[in-house]
Amino acid sequence: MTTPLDLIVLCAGGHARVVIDILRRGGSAVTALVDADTHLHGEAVDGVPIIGGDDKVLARDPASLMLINALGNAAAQVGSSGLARRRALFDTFKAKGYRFAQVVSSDAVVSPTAVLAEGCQIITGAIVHPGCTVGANTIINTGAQLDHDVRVGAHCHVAPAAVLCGAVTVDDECHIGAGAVIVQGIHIGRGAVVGAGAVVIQDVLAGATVVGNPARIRPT
Ligand code: JB2
Repeated sequence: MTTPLDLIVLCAGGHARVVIDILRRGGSAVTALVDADTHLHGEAVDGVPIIGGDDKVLARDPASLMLINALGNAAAQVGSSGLARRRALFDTFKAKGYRFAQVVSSDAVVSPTAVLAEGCQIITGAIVHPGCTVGANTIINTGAQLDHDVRVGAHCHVAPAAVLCGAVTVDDECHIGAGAVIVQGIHIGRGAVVGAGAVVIQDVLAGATVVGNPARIRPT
């Protein structure tokens, strides 16, 4: 008989509530949360206990559990993505041999030909069409749409209701804001930020921030 692995969520904020809910609806129970804020220790999120900080995980054998990265994009605002921190959390635990579970909502639509990497999260109502790839530790958030052959790299956040038309490519660590539209075939360079509601009709260079309709580079 095999013992079921514990499922531990890193971070106990708003995004944690979302992933706990999705997992419950899919029949999986989260064992515990850990959070950097000591004031939260001993509290609970929707009935799941916050057992301490990251040291509680590091004291455990990596083979005994699966992690979920629930650090969303707390610092996200136009021109400043919080994704580097999300990436650092993932990389730190990976380097120590821990593994991250995927979170795929039962009401997301994911093509069987889509390829999903470790720890990616496909949130409620999202659509991932044929030929898409979603990189490690990336969030495709509520109701976001990836049309055919879209490639989203690692450590990205595609925020709620963003629409990525066919064959769009998004490199690692990009933030695509809520309700943004990216038309067919566009390339979004590494670390770029697309503001909420932007309509992107031209390629976006690595590290750039674009806003508006049509989307233009936001002066610093
Ligand atoms: O290194 C860490 C760490 N850094 C921050 N380790 C652990 N275990 N926890 C950490 N935290 C904790 O993440 C903070 O103490 C805080 O409790 C939590 C972040 O919660 P917050 O509600 O501020 O943000 P979020 O990341 O859950 O959600 C953001 O991103 C989502 C995608 C918000 O912007 C949401 O509105 C958004 N939907």
